Amino acid sequence: MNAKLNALPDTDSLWMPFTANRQFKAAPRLLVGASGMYYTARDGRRVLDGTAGLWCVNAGHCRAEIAEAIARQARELDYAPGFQMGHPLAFEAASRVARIMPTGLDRIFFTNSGSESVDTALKIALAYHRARGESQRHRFIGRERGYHGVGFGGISVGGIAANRKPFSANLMPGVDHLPHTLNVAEAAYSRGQPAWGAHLADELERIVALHDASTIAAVIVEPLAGSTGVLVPPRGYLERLHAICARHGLLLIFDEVITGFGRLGAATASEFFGLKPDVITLAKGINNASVPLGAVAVNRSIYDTVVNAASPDSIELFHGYTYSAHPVAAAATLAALDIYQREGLFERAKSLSATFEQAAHALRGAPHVCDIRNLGLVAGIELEPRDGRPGSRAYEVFLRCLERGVLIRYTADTLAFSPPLIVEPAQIEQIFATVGEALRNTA
Ligand code: PXG
Repeated sequence: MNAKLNALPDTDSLWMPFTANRQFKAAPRLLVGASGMYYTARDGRRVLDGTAGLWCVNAGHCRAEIAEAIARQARELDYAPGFQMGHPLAFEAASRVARIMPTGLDRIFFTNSGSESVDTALKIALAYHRARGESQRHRFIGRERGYHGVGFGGISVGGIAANRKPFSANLMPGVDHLPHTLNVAEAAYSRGQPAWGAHLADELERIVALHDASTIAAVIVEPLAGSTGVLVPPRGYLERLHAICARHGLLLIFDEVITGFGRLGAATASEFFGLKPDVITLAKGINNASVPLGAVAVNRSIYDTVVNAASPDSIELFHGYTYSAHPVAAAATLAALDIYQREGLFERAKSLSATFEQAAHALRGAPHVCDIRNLGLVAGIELEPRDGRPGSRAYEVFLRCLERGVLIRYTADTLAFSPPLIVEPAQIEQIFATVGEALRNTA
């Protein structure tokens, strides 16, 4: 191993994101390499990746074809302006992404992250209504426990109190929230979609009545909420939301930053649930997380409405990023989409989901476990919190799993699992067996 990587760097300067900086820097955990299903830790140990990085390395780590595409592109055309100029791969990447979106969502706006995709989607919704002469539609409806990244738009429609509190005076105005759908008393240990909870979508009717539909631009939800502890939509819930949005002319935005690119066993959760939202936000798995990239897939009629409302030689949407469709990110996207297709990884996720469900639910009855939830290649195991110290038990389980060579995620007291779609059944067993052992060793 590279001796330089093996040395502990000075950790002072880096302000780490979403991290307890002092706790981390007192005992840093560094990853220095990766291949396929495994990370290599600084001490040389292999760590099985139970989380696909942060829900993003869907084809497994350091895929040669992606690395080569990145290197080739960096040598050939490192950067091209995306405003009033273009390069071929930007268009090709958009076409390829469009091809696996639900029919009609074939206009693609590139961003650099999920957060930017969300803020872009919200702006497109406003631009669309304005183009139709309904600029009074300015409100957005999000959902409690929703995570839509960290932009001001995203935290405003998001429903995670800690992410909002310090910024509460400056959130976007005109946002309301649906109730979240998690109810452990009613739906604990559901396998796949819970039978209870479709009626929670009717809350949207109440919110629409309160504000009047004519003031609401869009509803944004994660079809399956990952970050706040794996919230699987109740059966029929998303269908009802979809119907209510359609009835009142509200755009429905599915935030598929986690669910896009195979996580549930289809290209999108929209496809998995057989639903067509108006807008889909994407990032992460779009290029196997090899280069930062996000995207917004938009129904063609929305694009046409916005574009045709402007005079032919004027900019239609005053929005974009220096790195929108960066050539290297676009090259990586084409290579990643090739792998997904060639290896049938979305179908693979689908065919492994029963094994995954079985392995996760085998932990029912293990110490501290109070609920297990799953869909596709996602699972959440909720633990009873310790009195007065929420999250501390899950953190210890996370550390114990890491010591035993398995990387998992935790949020509050929920453990989350989302391995790369190349995971083998034996590795699925290893992940949950390791968690079981960690739970038995945790007070
Ligand atoms: N929307 C959703 C649904 C997400 O899950 C974002 C937007 C923001 O994406 P960016 O690329 O701006 O981070 C996300 C990100 C976790 C975890 O462990 C989840 C995310 C990011 C980091 C950690 O649950 N999701």
